[in-house]
Amino acid sequence: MDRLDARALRRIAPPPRVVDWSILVVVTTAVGTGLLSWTGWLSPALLVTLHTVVSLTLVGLLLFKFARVANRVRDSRNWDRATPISVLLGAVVVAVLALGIFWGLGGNVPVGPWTTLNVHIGFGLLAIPLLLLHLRARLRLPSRTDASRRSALKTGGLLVAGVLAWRATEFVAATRDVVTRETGSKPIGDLADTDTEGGSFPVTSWVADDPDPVEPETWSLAVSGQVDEELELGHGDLPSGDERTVQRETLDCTSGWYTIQEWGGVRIGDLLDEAGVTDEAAWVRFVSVTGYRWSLPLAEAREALLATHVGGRPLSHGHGAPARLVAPGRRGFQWVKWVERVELRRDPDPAQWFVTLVSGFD
Ligand SMILES: Nc1nc2c(c(=O)[nH]1)N[C@H]1C(S)=C(S)[C@@H](COP(=O)(O)O)O[C@H]1N2
Ligand SMILES: [Mo]
Repeated sequence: MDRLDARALRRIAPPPRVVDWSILVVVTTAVGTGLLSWTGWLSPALLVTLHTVVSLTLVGLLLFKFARVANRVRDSRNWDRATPISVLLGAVVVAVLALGIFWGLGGNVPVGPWTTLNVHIGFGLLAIPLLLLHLRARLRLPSRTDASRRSALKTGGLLVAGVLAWRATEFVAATRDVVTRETGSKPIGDLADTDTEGGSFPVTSWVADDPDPVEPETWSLAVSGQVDEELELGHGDLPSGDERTVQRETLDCTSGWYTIQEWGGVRIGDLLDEAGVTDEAAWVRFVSVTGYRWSLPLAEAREALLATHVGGRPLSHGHGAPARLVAPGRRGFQWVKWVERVELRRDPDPAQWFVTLVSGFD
């Protein structure tokens, strides 16, 4: 940016502290909406839209900020102990924004097993501790002189620009035929590492879950907890051929891809009717041979499927053979693979969040 542009930017910029506090609000919102969009607690469409709008607003705010500090940073005599962190933070945030916009416009350059969305999220998480360090060194409380109608208008104008920029990216993405779901995921296309044996979609494990193949002959499925009668089913006890329930459901991974497949297996509702559930039962927990687990409210679990097949063929090991959970409407990480226990419980299981990160580490 040459000096003249920087001066023009400085002239239209809201006061420094208004810019800085707006950046903090916008970054917090971006991180919050980004993380929440995985959980399914709120409408993903709303969260992803909000995430995009505030992030594009951040682009404008950063231009003001960089124009203001550029001269100071250029002269090394102005540097103090906190400056390297601040410069690194600036670079990381620019990378996060660039990767996010690139993904939103339909780009994807996988790095090993990671999609561009994964890399965007990784840099985003890295920015959090850097931001905290930066704030510790530089935080200034807002003063009353910063609050004026003028600066409120300028800040509001930026938000409007963010909304317009979001509409523009939507338009560009549409002309490029990018089919994203409301979660921001794209259909599998040029993603590497596809397993065609059990349907052409990637085999994905969350962190370190990579068990040896589970032999159907020695595998068994336990239905236990708040049940009238515990069940222990072998592979041969699961429905075969026409007896299988087949549901067309969307597997949507937080790595940013989705696939629509026909899953065949046993309805959890049927399984529970066979065991009989007690009045105490409120949650159903699905546990993998690796310890990985997830729980669904009882009513929702009844509509889920314990799948043994996909696309009319037996699941491959990578996709969770002999049986994996298919949880309609839930994100992929909740679709537990290699299920060996179905537990009826009174309570939810908050520790499951943590377990998904560490299961598989010995
Ligand atoms: N036991 C277990 N189940 C798991 C995972 C895992 O790491 N361990 N990964 C989840 C994630 S993040 C996704 S997106 C889906 C991927 O299913 P796939 O490998 O059949 O594509 O499985 C889910 N089930
Ligand atoms: Mo995933």
